[in-house]
Amino acid sequence: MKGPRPKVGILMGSDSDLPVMSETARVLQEFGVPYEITVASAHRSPARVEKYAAGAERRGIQVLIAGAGGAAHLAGVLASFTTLPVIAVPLASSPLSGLDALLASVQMPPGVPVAVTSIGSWGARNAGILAVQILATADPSLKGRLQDHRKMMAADVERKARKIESGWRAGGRK
Ligand code: RP5
Repeated sequence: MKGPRPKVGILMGSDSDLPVMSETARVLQEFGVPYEITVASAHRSPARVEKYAAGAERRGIQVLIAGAGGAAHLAGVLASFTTLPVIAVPLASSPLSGLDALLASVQMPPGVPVAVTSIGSWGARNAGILAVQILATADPSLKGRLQDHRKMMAADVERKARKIESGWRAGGRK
């Protein structure tokens, strides 16, 4: 059975990136955003990256997310083949713990931008949320879900604050 057309494309440099990039997929699922996920490497399979990027818009994809480690160039190469917005997630798969991927992704020269998140699973989650925010500019119901998500986070902080404050008082600390 065919599901709804994916609106977000998640690309990873390797299947070894899946444990982290599945965090992006989880966020999109939570917001009810249809997505697709696959592997394409800018250096091991550049032709596959080009083919994927060239066909993405035609398939209804509106935002691309690229997770890669090492001297990561997946997001930049992807962005060179499309005018869709591209979000890079630098992954900590190299001995440099993702700093190399962060710098490679973030220092795009003018003309072909990519948005870059924090390294690793925080970034993978934020890439999903940022993609939802981009889609929500033209989707009021998605915007509502984002507002609910913000309210939930604020309520969670309130709950934690009350718990810490009451424990502090009970312990007799000033
Ligand atoms: C990058 O090299 C991938 O994105 C991955 O993070 C890293 C290692 O890939 P594998 O050697 O595990 O396939 O291209």
